[in-house]
Amino acid sequence: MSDAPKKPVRATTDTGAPVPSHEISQSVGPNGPLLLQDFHFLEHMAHFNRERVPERNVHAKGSGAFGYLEVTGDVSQYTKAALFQPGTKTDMLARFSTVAGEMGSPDTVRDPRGFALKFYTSEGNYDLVGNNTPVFFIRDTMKFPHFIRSQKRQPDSGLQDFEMRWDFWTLSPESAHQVTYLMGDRGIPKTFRHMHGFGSHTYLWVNEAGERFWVKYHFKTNQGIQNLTGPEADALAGTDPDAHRRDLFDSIKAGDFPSWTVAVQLIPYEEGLSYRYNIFDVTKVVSQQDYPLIEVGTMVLDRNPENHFAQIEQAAFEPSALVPGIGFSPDKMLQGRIFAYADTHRHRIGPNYHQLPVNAPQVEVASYNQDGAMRYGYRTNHPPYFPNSKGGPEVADDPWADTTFDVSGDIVREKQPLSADDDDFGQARILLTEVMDADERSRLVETVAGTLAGVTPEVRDRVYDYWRAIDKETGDRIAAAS
Ligand code: HDE
Repeated sequence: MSDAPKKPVRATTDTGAPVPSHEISQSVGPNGPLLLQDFHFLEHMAHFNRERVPERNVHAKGSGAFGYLEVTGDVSQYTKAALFQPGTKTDMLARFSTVAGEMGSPDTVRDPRGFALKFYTSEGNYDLVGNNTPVFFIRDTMKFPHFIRSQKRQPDSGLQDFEMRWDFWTLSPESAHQVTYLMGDRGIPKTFRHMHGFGSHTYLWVNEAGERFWVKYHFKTNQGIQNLTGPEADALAGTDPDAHRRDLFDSIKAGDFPSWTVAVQLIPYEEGLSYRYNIFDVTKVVSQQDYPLIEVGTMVLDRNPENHFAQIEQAAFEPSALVPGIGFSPDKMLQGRIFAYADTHRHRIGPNYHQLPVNAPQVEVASYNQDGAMRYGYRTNHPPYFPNSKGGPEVADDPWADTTFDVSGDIVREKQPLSADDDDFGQARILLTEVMDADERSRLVETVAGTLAGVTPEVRDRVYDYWRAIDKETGDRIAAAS
């Protein structure tokens, strides 16, 4: 530990009284039973029993660091958000994670990586909770708990298995793009520093004049993309399950600060509504030939946590943390996430999780929310109700009044329509046959075949057909190799 106190300080209980002993409990005679009056022992043991909070039900294994975003470009004509104005420097926190594994699981598994960012802006916290891939496995939030259960463990054996995964994926063809990504080389990054990040969804930006643009965020690693092969990753999982956490912490400690170039694709509001793909479908990317990247600035991570539990485990990221100038879109996945994250934090950390230093905005909070478990912050001389004539916080205007998008239609329960020239496999095919080269495709065939050993013939046949639908030759090769 870097900050071990140099001079011993007198140990106290949590009430601040001197501790009688850290090693010997109070008993009746040296060999006798323990006493209920040993208040220090009771506090010590009772607190230990409560040291863990529930782990995240997904993205449980994660590592993070603090840093800053510095805006070097000029996107002020697209958004009025203070953090993206030219020259602005904003403190931030990043947490990188795997998805399916538990808190102690190896860092080097084949899985998407979470890329969760919290910007402590002058207008309140802005959280961008993305992944290291630009797309996702499903396009309707309703399927998310089912999808995650298929990635987790069998109810009887408690084992993860590819039967559940392939069963779900092949019955959910919208997963093809993300699964192709996952089975390719980028499915296992070499470190957290050597991967890109994406906001994944399409969001809305609004400028001072009230003009709207759809936006997609890209974080390009300045360390370069590097990946692990399956065998390299397997070996590391055995010898150093925390390899990615170690790499991030040690790099920053050594002054080798990882950075990402932040860029956006901007799609004028009306154009976005009639683009050839549905830009509100998170299984799709928007072509960079159609909408090239516009550089915003640089994100640098230059400060390690001082306490992993307080600052990383208790960090609470939520897509609902927006700032003026930024809005949601009709993406059904994003819409569901607006609810899910803050809800899980209230359960996992407690209703006052925003008061923890790592989650607290770096602006004055003047909310009428009050009380609840573990509340310690409060405003003085502040009436607990509104309207009031006692000088309580006021709303001067609505800075989100122009952050809207048009919707119309009957209330339905219908699948999101795909555009005419689109299916579930088209973008997966482009990734597999045009972006990946022949060597990477061969490694993908080997990787997929390697997952099929314990999979039943019925599901296997569906796996071959799933890949044939992406690319006939690749599907045939997987069938031949497994
Ligand atoms: Fe998450 N996701 N997610 N997710 N997600 C969580 O929130 C959820 C999705 C992502 O480092 C949970 O705090 C739903 C897409 C990251 O703390 C939970 C849906 C993307 C992290 C949750 C999605 C993500 C999470 C678990 C379907 C990329 C880790 C604990 C719409 C764009 C954040 C928690 C961190 C974590 C729900 C889909 C990224 C349960 C319902 C798409 C990086 O609330």
